[in-house]
Amino acid sequence: MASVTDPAAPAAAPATPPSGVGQIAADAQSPEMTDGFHLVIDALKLNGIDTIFGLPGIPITDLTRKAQAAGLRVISFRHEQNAGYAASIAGFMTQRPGICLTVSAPGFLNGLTALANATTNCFPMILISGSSEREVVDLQQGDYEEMDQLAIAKPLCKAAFRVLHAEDIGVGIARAIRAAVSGRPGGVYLDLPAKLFPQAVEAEAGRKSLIKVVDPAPRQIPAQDAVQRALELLKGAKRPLILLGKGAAYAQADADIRALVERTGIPYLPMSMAKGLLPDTHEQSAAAARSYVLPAADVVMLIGARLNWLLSHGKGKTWGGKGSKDWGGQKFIQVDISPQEADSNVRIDAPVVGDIGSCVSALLAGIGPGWAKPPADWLGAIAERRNKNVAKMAETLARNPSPMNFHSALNVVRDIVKANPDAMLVNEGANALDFTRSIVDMYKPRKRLDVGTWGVMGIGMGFSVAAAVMSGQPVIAIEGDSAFGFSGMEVETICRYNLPVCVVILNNNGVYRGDEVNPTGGRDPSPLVFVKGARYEMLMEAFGGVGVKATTPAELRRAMEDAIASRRPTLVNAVIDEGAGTESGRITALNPTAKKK
Ligand code: FYN
Ligand code: ADP
Repeated sequence: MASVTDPAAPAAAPATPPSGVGQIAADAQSPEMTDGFHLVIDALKLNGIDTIFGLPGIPITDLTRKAQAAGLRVISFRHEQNAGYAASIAGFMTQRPGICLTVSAPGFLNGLTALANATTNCFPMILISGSSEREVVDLQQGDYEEMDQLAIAKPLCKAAFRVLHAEDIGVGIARAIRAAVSGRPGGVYLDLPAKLFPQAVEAEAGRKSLIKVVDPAPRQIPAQDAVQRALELLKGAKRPLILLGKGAAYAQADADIRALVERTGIPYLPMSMAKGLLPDTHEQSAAAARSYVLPAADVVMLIGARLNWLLSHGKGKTWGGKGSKDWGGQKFIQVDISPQEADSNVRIDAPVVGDIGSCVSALLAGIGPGWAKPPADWLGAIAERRNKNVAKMAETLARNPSPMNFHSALNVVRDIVKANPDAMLVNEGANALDFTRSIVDMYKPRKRLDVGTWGVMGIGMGFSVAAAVMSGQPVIAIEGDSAFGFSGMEVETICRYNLPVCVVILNNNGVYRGDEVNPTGGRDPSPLVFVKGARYEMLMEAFGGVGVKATTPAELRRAMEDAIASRRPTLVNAVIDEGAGTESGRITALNPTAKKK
């Protein structure tokens, strides 16, 4: 590595400070010194960051070592993408930027997917990556892991910064924190070239250069006239609906959001990661009548949810429009921190711009005590659909087919989550995702972590590690067998840190399902299937965890109960019917298929 032998880099600094924390001790003659390594660590600590997710290597190996010595929790992964996902979801859970630390070029690129995903999902995260020598990189002279990382990161995140001098580390980290958590949260890239770390600075000057960020995510109070406009619209509604998105979950304004829903009496629909903001069993939940309420509602208040593909862009048949792009006639109120979000897809009649906590409390204040509940015929019609759907679902869940299917397996998961409402639920897959979302009720906010805005596969084990580390609660990861494959090696990480994670693989031998065949009759399997009868549970056993193969709901229940009680890393290979599942789950329409047979 060029920078280690760089004559410009001060060589005097001892590798480890005597205390293991902060500055490098002075001898009798010279002043107390510090260096780039310690300033990065001190700046993070000063700002309340206590955990780093990453993967050591050139040039950040010693940073991970020193961070641990300084009392930070350093969770080391097997692949940077998983560390990145972990950091991003830690940001969602805590409102503090999750930190992911990677090595240069390839490590950086591995982490970049997670950074882009964080930005897309509005999760605050900082990807800190080591990088190679600027002079060599910029002249494209073929440095070790040469790459202009800053330029590559820029379009994929909210902000990107590079620090060249140790005395600027405090500013760099302060700017990264502010950019990640203020306004609409998102991903931030911080480029730290190898040369920066050993740069020596007088300790006193170093201390003074650090910034403790004051009020990193300032409240943004909505304009009173915007609040009034929204309330007027809501007041005149005959069939109002509230849509809660993961922004509402992120905001940690749980009590006020619940009060708003309950005091207005308006039915609400939670987006996937907003499930549990109010318990899914709440009588005002319209989740089980989704396809009825979206087209039938006349005024819809979005709170921390975007009218993107997950909501069919606010138009088309889902919303009662005649054609696939026609407006359904709804009026929209949108509560969001981003002033640019309104009108992104359809007209927003009443944008309320501000942080959700402030907006919801302003709406509550405007509602006052005499607010009339929505018309009884609207509530009655929703209740009728909901009860019908819930009864139908109960019937399906009560069946006990052999082999198991998604429903009979998830019926068990539903009970386990009900009995352990504080447990974190991680969920990915296609059918494994869709069925879990509608079958497994959530009871508390920010407990359900899933594939989010991109429908990304691979978040499973990274999210599980972070969920366990940040919450201390047991984690249940419901994984499609295909989805699990993207991050499966992290079961070693789960075992290494002895995390209370119970992974349940709904194993139907393939992508979507496992019964496809090669139409040519050739030797290769279909691109959509995996090894039949794979023993995923042995992966967990390989690293000292508990592996269980479950072929019946009773076996699955026992394994999950044991895992929760023991808090031991557990992987349950829940073998289900290989014919169970549909292509792309509930989003089949997005998957073009060739017309010609
Ligand atoms: C929901 N439903 C229920 C319940 N909850 N029935 C009974 N009981 C309960 N508790 C009903 C609900 O009314 C719907 O039926 C149906 O179950 C599905 O509800 P869901 O999941 O809320 O709605 P839907 O239509 O699937 O939502 C659309 C979506 C969602 C796009 C928001 O599919 C989604 O979040 N998808 C993410 C997909 C993804 O990212 N996949 C990863 C890539 S997979 P009806 O009302 O009868 O419609 C790569 O291939
Ligand atoms: P979902 O996928 O659940 O519908 P989205 O990710 O589409 O949710 O939307 C989240 C929205 O919440 C984004 O538009 C974002 O700007 C907004 N948001 C995030 N945090 C806050 C906050 N603290 N206050 C207000 N809006 C927020």
